[in-house]
Amino acid sequence: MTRQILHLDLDAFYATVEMLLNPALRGKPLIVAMGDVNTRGVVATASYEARKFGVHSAMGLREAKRLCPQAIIVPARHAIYSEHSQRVMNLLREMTPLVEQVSIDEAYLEIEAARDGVAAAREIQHRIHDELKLSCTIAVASNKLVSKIACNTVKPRGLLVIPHGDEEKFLAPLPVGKIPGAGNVTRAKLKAKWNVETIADLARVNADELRAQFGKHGAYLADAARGVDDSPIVTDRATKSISQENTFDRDVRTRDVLEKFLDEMGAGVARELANEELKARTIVLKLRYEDFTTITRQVTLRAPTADETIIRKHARELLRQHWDSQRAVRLLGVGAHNLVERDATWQLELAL
Ligand code: TTP
Ligand code: MG
Repeated sequence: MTRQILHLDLDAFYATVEMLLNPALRGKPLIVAMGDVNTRGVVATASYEARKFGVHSAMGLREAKRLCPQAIIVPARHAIYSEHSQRVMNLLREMTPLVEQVSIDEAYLEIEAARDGVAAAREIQHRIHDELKLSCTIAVASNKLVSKIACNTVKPRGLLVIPHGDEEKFLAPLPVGKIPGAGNVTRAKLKAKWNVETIADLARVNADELRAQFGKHGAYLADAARGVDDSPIVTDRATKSISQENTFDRDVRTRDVLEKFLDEMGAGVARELANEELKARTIVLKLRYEDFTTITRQVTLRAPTADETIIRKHARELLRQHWDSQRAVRLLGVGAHNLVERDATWQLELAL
């Protein structure tokens, strides 16, 4: 099954927000400075008007001013950018629950096979422009790696589609440094040993030799050179968890009492999962003994669940296996981790 992965990156993000808040800055060379607006600071980002002069992120302000003396310099206001970032991410989550935010202005989305991924990308660009007054670049491809690399080649306000089957052809002429993770050291070795400059050059190197030279990273590079990547979208929900716990008024030594509480908390966790339309792959038991030592033990299920009976059963089983019944319990908890969307069966197939 071909996936539709979108990589979205906002254009000149901090600078665009500053222009949004102060329209007099629009169309001007603008530098958002970090640390200090005087010479000791660095460029957080620059508007595209300032980039024409060679100004770029992480450059010292002294040099930036030399390159573009007419640039307007404003100090970075992080709280404001993160508010705007959140609005963007919320808009994206209205399009699909499968959103992976990777930085303040960057996210991957997966559009399910039944929908048109390119139309979704267009709609997102329009909405971000009309509703949030920001601009972004989006690439659509069959995997995260290719969509990320593609996005960077069409900034700003770009939309690029790499059809499935064209991945390797698209990557071939690009410098090998465009592959995320192909940093200076890797590139220097690739150049010295195999005279690699472009991604096509890398694709010509034997995959076993790459593995011998770089280990796991070599295997990644061999795949990347061919545009192969099957890493899943990792949503915030996947890292989130739902749990309930209870500290007892008096430490508990009786299994019956512990089981009764477990059942109740298990039901509560099941209810919360249902409310949020989630299922859990992992059930966690938390135990704190009277001396405050705490253990967590977990079981991973073959199929994700939100079923109260199943959650209780596993919680009881964990208690049976791991509770040292010689010791009184001060706190007991049940958690649901490794959460997935209840209805996203197509996502489960990918992750398995
Ligand atoms: P980027 O997406 O790398 O840059 P950008 O959005 O300004 O420009 P574009 O994507 O169009 O090339 O980073 C997002 C924000 O993160 C950027 O606006 C400012 C901040 N940032 C820094 O503070 N320091 C840095 O070195 C970089 C690269 C970014
Ligand atoms: Mg950006």
